[in-house]
Amino acid sequence: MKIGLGLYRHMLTPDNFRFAKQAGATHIVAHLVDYFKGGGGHSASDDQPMGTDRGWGLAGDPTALWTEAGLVQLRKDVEAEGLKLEAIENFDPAHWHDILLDGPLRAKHIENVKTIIRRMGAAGIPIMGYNFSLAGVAGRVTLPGGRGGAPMVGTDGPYDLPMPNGMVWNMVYDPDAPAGTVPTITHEELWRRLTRFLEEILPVAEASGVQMAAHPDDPPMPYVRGQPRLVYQPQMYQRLLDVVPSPNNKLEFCVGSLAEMTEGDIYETVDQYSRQGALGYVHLRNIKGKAPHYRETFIDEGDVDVLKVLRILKDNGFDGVVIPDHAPQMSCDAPWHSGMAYAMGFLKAGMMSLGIR
Ligand SMILES: [Mn+2]
Repeated sequence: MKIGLGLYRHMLTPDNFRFAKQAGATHIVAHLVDYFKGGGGHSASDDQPMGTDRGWGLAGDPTALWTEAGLVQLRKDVEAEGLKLEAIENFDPAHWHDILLDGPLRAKHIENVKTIIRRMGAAGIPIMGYNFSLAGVAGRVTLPGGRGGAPMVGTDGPYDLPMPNGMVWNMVYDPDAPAGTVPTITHEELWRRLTRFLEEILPVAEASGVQMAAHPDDPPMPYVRGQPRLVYQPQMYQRLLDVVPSPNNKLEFCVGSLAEMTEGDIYETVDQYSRQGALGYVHLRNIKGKAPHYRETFIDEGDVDVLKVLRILKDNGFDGVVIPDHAPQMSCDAPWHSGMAYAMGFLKAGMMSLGIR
């Protein structure tokens, strides 16, 4: 098992690669989507995007797919600091919105995703993390009351404001879309869209040597913004694996989101999926409470015994990368970095105590 660090697009710099290495990481997970474009996602901070009713910000350029040369350069930049590039996390809504929405550009967007997967394979990047969701990571708020006064991300009840046209995955892909809202679909229709997507993409992923790793819903509620969610209870992950069986159909296994779910036992869930070898990589963070009322906490507090999770992963032979995912910001001049360094130090000590080097 290895420690990694996830970095947002604007943070993919040699300094941050060195920071990761200094904090015990051997791997990087890179976000290439600029969640902060147009100012919707956040201000100057490095913290996870939060957004407004208009989402995080503007999606990217629909005509500019990530190039093979760009992906190779990123891998080389990471390797130049003695690390490995394990995964890219999240597609740009500009490149695949009509797969999620089953819109008129769907066929083109399937080709986009196939092209991206082929280029990742050619560039030597083993995992593509994705989140098959219409509303995306929406409805979270920042709440007071964290340890030492740290602000905490969480949810404070359901978030059902309908999603405006031109928006999907909590980003705006068409600022000029006509007024109105995206029609609600059923859970079964969402599963139909996912199944079609996997049937078309997984053969390309297999041929390219790239694992497709699915994140569960964050926040895990049956509906967000009036749109159904795919994996908002632990057992729904099994359906995702079984609906299109493939050695490249994997999970971006988010222990925090899974522990926020109202059903299941987090340790049984970790055991069930790691035992199958279904984990692409792991988001390991702690939380307090259950959806729709939970908080993201520091890694050593909260409801999850993170050391127990590490032990189950080890016992089941998981040899992939674990990243802290999110961490509360700490009161100093580098609030995001100190939060991450604290979490990585905890993970490192946990792994050492289990004899993992
Ligand atoms: Mn996560």
